[in-house]
Order: sequence, then C-alpha cells, then structure tokens
Amino acid sequence: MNALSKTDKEVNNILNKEMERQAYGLELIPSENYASEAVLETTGSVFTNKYSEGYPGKRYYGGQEYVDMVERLAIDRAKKIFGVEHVNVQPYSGSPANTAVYFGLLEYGDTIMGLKLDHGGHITHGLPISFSGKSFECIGYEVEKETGRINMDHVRELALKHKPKLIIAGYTAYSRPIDWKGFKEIADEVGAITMADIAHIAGLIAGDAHESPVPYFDVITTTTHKTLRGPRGAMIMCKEKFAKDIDRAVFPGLQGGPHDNTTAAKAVAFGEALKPEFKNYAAQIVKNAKALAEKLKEAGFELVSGGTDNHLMLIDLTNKNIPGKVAQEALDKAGITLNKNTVPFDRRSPFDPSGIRLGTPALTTRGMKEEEMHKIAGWIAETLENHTNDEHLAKVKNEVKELCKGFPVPGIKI
Ligand code: DSN
Repeated sequence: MNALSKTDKEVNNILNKEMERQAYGLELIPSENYASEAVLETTGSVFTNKYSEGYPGKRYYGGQEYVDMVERLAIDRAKKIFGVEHVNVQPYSGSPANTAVYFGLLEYGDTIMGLKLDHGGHITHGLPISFSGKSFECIGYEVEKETGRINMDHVRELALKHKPKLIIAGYTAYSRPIDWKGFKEIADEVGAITMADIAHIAGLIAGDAHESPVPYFDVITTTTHKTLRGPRGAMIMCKEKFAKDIDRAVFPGLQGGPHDNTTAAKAVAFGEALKPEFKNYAAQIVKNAKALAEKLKEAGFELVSGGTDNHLMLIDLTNKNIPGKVAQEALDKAGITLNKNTVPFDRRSPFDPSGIRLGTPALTTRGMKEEEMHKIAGWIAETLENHTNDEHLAKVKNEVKELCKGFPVPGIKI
C-alpha cells in the first residue's frame, strides 16, 4: 500500500496489523475466505469512481461503455458456472439480495417459510425482529432433535398447514446436503415459489462438491465472498419468468448505483471459479472439513448431526462445560478464529450460546490439507482444555504462527 503509507499512517498501521493477523492466524469462520490478488486489485480499481444506475444498455448516466462490458461479462460467467437463465449481479450483499427477492415477488403480509435462525437459518429468512419477520408471516421449520438434520416430513406438514407463498432452503449453520428436489415437490403441492440461499455453499456448487438447486428452484441468491471466493457482494439468479420483477426490485426498488468495482471483481472471481482447478479447491474444502471433524470427534467434541458433508461444522460444547463465547475468546488468544454459535434447541442465549461454528474454505485457499487439519483439531482441543491459562494459549499461538508461515495468504506479503 504505497500511497496509503505516505498519506495516512494511521489507517496504514491498522491495515498492517490486520494483514499480520490474517497471515499468522488460522481463519476458521466458515463464511470467510481469502480473495485472490486479482480480485483484491479489481475491487480497489478505478471502477470505484463510476455511477451507473440501471442495467447494461439502459443506464441513467453517460460513460458506461466499459461498465456495461464488465457487468455483461460477470453475468455471462455466472450463467456459465451455475447454468441459470437470468442473473442480477448488482445486490450489495446477501441481506439486500434476499430482501430484493421478497420485495419483487411478494406482497407485505404474505407467508414465507424458512429454517429458524437458531437451527441454522439466516436473519433474513424470517427472524421476527428483522425486516423479513416484520413484513411477512414467517413460519420457521426446525432440524430434528435426534439427528440434527432437516426432516422433510416436518417441512411438508408445516407447508400444508400454512400454505406459504415462498419456501426458503439454504443455510448458514447446516452441515448436511439439502434435498432440493424434496423442497420443490413440497412447494409444488402448496403452490409456493422456491428460493435457495446458497451463500455458504455457492463455491461448492460451482466446483461440483454439492448438489445444485438450479434444476428445481425458481430463485437462487448467493453472496460472492464466501466459498465462491470473490469480492464482498451478492447476486440473484432466477428463471426467466421472474427476471423483470427481480431486476426492478434491485433497481430502482431497493438500490441506487451498483458498486461497479465490485461488479468487475465479481467477473474476475467467476472467471477463477470457471477454471478446472476450482473443482479441486471445492473438493479439498470438503475433505478438509471431514478430516477436521473426525479428529475433533476423536477428541470428544460433539458435532451437531454427528459430522459434516460440506465446508462447516457446528460443535455443541455442552459436554465440555465451556460456553461458546468463552471458547471463541480463548481460541482468539491462540490465533484460531471461529465464531460462537447457537446450536439447535440451545438453552443459552444467542450472545452467549452453547456452540461454536467452524469451517475450512479459507484454510483450503492457503493450500492446507488433511495433515494440517489434524494439527489444528489438536490445537483446538488443547486450547479449550487450557482456556484459562494465558501462557498456554500464547504457546499455541506461536505454534500456529509457525504453521501459517508456510501457507501464505493471497495478497499479503509480510
Ligand atoms: N454472516 C454470514 C455468516 O457468517 O454465515 C451469514 O450472512
């Protein structure tokens, strides 16, 4: 950051500290990743300077020839990755994307159905205090207590009872495959629109490591910065018959000018996802998650649903007698970053829940494999056993740093 170091030492120092944190720590938050240098460069490019309300070929400002070009490229590449009919690449992030779908396809007061937040859903899937919960009748389905998995009979029963206009599948803390076809069949029975929120698993779907909802679902939303490894942002994909309503909902319904720098960086990330090596990346994320899960189980950790088939896992720490918040803070001190998380049927509060959530997309980007996952599982166990011993946590942090030195983070040279 040549210019910044000369013009603003204060921000530059903070940025350097953050680079150090990222380079020498283990990033296990399953919704985080490391964008490539090319994506970072494009995000910070002169496309930042442009305004372009509207869509390619139909804008409200002049000077759009290159913005149009890059937005069309992003759309074409997204279509190629996911095989969808229509794409809108302008949503600022996941919550605005989901909101745009509701705004475009529903009337206030309609009934929607999604997985409850404390069972692995998302705020925008109907949490009572969110925009979704305040604007619609929200019916929440749950995972099964015994298995930690979604039971499609339960989903069907609720759908038949409440006749939702929209059914949402796709989650933030669910480690098992999703029965897209089953959801579609239920939706057809009650005449509901299907919305898949694939924010967490988009990269796995792009890399053929998770089944795609595309053959079944009407509308699909995703962020672009999680397993898909692009810039922070989102997109909406849908069947052609919903295209106009979705586009109008995004602009001018909810947003003004799209962030053209982000759109350009999305095009770059989608180009990367189309390369054959992205398939290896997606497959390795899952292999790493399974390796980490197995070792953690051997160390006595209880995983919700007993394991993982995707990039993440949810651990219920009740048997270890450590609340999720204490675990997160101790692991932070050891250079291991993850997040406290409610577990289904949690008896504790969301700010001080019983669980932690962790995943492997970021570590896999660094080139780590099963061998490193085994080491990391050991450090997690060791840290939580010694969570009150700061000296011990500092020792783990040093070991973590040594490992990290062998696995550079894209875009960070220190
Ligand atoms: N904040 C994201 C996550 O961590 O899963 C969801 O939007």
